[in-house]
Amino acid sequence: MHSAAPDTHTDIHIDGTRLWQSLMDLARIGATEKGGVCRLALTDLDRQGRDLFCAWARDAGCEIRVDAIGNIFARRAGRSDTLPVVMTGSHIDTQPTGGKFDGNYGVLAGLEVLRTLNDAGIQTEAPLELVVWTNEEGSRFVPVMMGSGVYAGAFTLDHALGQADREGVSVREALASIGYAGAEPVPPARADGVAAYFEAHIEQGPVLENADTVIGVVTAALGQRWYDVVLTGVEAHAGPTPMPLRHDALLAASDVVRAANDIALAHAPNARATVGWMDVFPNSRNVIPGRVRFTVDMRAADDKTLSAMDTALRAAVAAAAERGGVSAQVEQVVYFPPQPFAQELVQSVRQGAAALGLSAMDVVSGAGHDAVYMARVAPAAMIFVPCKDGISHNEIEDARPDHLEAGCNVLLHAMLARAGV
Ligand code: HGY
Ligand code: MN
Ligand code: MN
Ligand code: MN
Repeated sequence: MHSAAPDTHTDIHIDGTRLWQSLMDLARIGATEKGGVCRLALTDLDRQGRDLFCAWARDAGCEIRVDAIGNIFARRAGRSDTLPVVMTGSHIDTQPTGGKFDGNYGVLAGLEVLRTLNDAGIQTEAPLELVVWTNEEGSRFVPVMMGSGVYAGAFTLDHALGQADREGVSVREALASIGYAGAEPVPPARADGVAAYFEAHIEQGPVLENADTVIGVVTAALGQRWYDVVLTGVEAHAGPTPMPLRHDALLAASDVVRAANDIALAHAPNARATVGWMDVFPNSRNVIPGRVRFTVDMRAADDKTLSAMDTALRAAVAAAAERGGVSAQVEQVVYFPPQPFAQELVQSVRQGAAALGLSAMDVVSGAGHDAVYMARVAPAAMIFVPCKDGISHNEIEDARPDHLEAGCNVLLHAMLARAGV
């Protein structure tokens, strides 16, 4: 990894108007009534977003490669092109009720850095790569952060390709149907390696805005465990069936929902637990629910807590099943431990913010990001900027153009400090 070149380019600034326009142009693909974006992974809307990105990246002089899980790499040659690459990226797939900025900002901030270097006629010593990672959100297909997870060897390509959505469409089929099943091997067979990975992202929480601070220097990200739970009782008539004789799967599920919340509260302030999806069968107003399927998303700042929460959740499910006279299945579908980021790169982010005279503070990311898996194979760090009222994974997600511009300038300077000019 190159030693950090002195950051002598604080006089170069990105074009905030062009960045904002790119964000608005991309947000048109999958735009929703309420001003958000619904661009689920590997749908035709995702294809349209990918195609637009590739066209922009080619216009910026990049060479495009796509790997076998659909990650897109836009490469800008360096003077010494065999040096380890300095990488940035994020995702353009969104939640069903997603916003314009989650993921999209990190991809387009990276593009803005390349465009700015083109305008300034600067070729860096090391090559640069801008990445669009496949299925970061984990909403349509599990696991979350799928493309970066395969790239970093967290799970196999075959495992990822074999995952299916709730309609039974596999990642393999969906990837082929949008034409992004690439030829590049993944994990990569790259000889050169990655010198540094930076990811710019909105905070998706209230900390920066409440502290009236522009730059979040992300020191780590919470670990996560995701579960699929199935509780099976007996469908029966809501009228003639006496209360003590019921095997009500939804009643048992409600015990688990409350218990998950209590488990997180018991590990305050950093633990999290969310039941975000639930399917009640047969979902008829005068039938006692016979089967309930639901998800549990648990997070914590240290692995010991995360495993204590796992034990507590499984005990809560068993107790609810016993009490409700129902059977229970619990499958863990995602696990990654809390991930600290690389100190020397975190320092580059701090230095970039200071050199640009921007307010900055250390934060821990409650959200998972592709940088979490990239941190397993390269020094990685993240740059956060505030989002309005700390709201994300919501169509009203919003961010200030000047904050997005500031974060992109910090990204530019952190990358130049690593890539050498
Ligand atoms: O769930 C997460 O942390 C991210 O939005 N995929
Ligand atoms: Mn994101
Ligand atoms: Mn997200
Ligand atoms: Mn994320």
